[in-house]
Amino acid sequence: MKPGFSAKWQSLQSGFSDWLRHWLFSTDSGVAVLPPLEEMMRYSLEGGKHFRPVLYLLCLESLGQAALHGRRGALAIEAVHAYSLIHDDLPCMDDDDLRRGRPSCHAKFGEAQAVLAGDALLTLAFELLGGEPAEVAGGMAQELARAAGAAGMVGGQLLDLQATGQGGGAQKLEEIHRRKTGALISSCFSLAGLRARLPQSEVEKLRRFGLQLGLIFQVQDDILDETGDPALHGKSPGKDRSQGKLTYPMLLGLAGAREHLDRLLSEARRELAGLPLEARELSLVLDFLRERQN
Ligand code: GRG
Repeated sequence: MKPGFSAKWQSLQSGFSDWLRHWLFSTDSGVAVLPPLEEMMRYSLEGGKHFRPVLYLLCLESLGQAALHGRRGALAIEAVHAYSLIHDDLPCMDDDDLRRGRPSCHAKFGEAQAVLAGDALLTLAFELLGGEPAEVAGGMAQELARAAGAAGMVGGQLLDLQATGQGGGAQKLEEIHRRKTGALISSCFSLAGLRARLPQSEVEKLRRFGLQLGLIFQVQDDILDETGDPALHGKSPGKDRSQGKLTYPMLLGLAGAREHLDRLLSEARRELAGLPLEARELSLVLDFLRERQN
């Protein structure tokens, strides 16, 4: 079963969409925004799977916290993700006019506007975390900043740019993926642990498991770039290969990349038992990651 079809996943997803639509820019949230930026920010926040915020909410519920308490953290994580996609699509980066099967942010609103929409989303994330209870806000902001910043996603993007056309081995590729995609997905777990006030040792276990899950997500993304149906994947197909990107199919071939994915999935299934989380829902998430087409 895919998480999209698990009743719990679906209800968290629809709760999240509701906060996004009605709460985020309301006076109740305290977030003020200029109308032209709001349109671009909404365009980029809506339309995705909302995989990361729902994962965060799932962990939080599993740790005995009401999903409503996760509203700020979930929106903060998705805001960072949305910013990263806007900047990733820019002409100076991946140069992609298509995202989620529709014009990417710069293709629709213009390049300078898209840079600013990305900046606004990144800063929004920390404004939201500033409204978390005082005893957890600082730790959560630090955790998200580390995942998104120079040692995490931005660092991974730079390594990826440097490796493009240069080749490299499995170790290099894993380092890129861990930082570029893994760190933010990992933060969905560690942020839930911090919000639930778990001890550091438990937060660390969650962080490690999240990193493994992030790696699995990206290996499947590499495979989908080669084999995915563009109508479902919503991105320009074969882009990574045409740009000379270092990917698992390039390194191991398609069959080898699928075997690697299955190995990572088996390891993750074994690790599930040692986590302070409900294993059944997470096991469905692993099924989804293997089968996803978008
Ligand atoms: C600071 C100039 C500047 C750029 C930053 C950090 C960065 C650019 C880009 C990172 C890009 C990135 C996160 C790439 C890989 C992530 C990935 C697999 C994205 C797709 O995620 P999904 O499938 O997307 O969850 P949806 O559409 O569902 O939200």
